[in-house]
Amino acid sequence: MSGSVGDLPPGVTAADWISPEELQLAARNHGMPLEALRYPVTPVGLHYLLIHYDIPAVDAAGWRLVVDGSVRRPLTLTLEELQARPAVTRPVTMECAGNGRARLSPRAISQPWLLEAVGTAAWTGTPLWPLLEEAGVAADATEVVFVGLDRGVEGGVEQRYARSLPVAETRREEVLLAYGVNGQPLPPQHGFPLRLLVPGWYGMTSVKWLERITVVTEPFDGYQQVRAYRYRQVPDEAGVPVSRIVPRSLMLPPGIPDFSSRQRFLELGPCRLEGRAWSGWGPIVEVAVSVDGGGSWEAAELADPPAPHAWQAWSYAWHPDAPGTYELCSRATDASGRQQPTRPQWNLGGYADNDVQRVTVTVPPPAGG
Ligand SMILES: Nc1nc2c(c(=O)[nH]1)N[C@H]1C(S)=C(S)[C@@H](COP(=O)(O)O)O[C@H]1N2
Ligand SMILES: [Mo]
Repeated sequence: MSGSVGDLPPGVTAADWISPEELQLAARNHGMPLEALRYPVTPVGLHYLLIHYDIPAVDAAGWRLVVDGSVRRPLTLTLEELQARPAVTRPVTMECAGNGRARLSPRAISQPWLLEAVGTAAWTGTPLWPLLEEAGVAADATEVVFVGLDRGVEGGVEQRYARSLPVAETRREEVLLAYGVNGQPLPPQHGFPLRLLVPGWYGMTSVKWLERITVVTEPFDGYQQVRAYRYRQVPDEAGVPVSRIVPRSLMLPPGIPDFSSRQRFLELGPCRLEGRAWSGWGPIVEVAVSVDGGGSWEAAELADPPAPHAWQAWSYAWHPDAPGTYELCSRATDASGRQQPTRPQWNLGGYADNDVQRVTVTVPPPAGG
């Protein structure tokens, strides 16, 4: 772990403190303000962002997508040619694998997400597999490598951002080459002119600024595949690759916040707690709510998913019976039986920590009461 935190204020431990490197990343890569959970489709400017290096400069007229490697007919396509292919638009919830990282201790020095690295956008594009079929994927192909235009250095290795998928995953009809979001062309920060979109998988899979798709017959050993995005307990183990999104639910922050602590204040009286829940392992089948920090749980009302990989709305009628401070939690369970844990799930990279959110709200005594 790199980065020094310098002199800390009295009573603050390094684990609680944010380093200048983390602050630099946090200022570049913004999260979705949690009040945006109110929108079924996140407005583009409120969707979270994660950009490892710099947003690349792209000359749209000169840009081409190349499909090569173990294929019978390598292809080169312009943006217009891609847009002339069959198009679909679907809402997809995307979440960064590092969401929750900053709540772990000790934590990896990387993008210090708390809980806000998620968003749901209506992505428009053309299905990937028909294009790969036209190129003619070799019978012995095992993976497909997706390479972005963006370059940088990570872990001392100069690279282009690149990730692979097993061929079987590229056959899923919902995997898209997306050139639009919420009815607009992709903006620069979300991958203009073209990105991969792999619904159900953590965001690192959905390569932005896509330039090349290479079919391979050997396991891809790029940095983002074998070094990053692995569940590891110690640095020198191979680890397990990060893939699909584990279930999470989040709550629309109730009441009003204190500016700096973000502590919530709520008026005494009946209210409705609301939020959204999602998983890459199947639809959410239950969201349970606790108003006593996880001591007791009750089922929330849960809406059907608007589309297979889009988050589901939940709500819960709550009437705090007295002024005081309450710890509100929500916990999602998906159709595969995966359930959010109540304690953090530590790993070296700080990936996929989906332990339940805890929202502290103070209900003051009624004015004049
Ligand atoms: N080329 C490229 N693709 C990328 C990234 C990147 O840095 N470069 N970041 C990945 C990560 S880690 C995530 S979580 C998502 C974020 O997508 P968004 O910024 O559109 O929300 O893009 C992925 N695709
Ligand atoms: Mo990410």
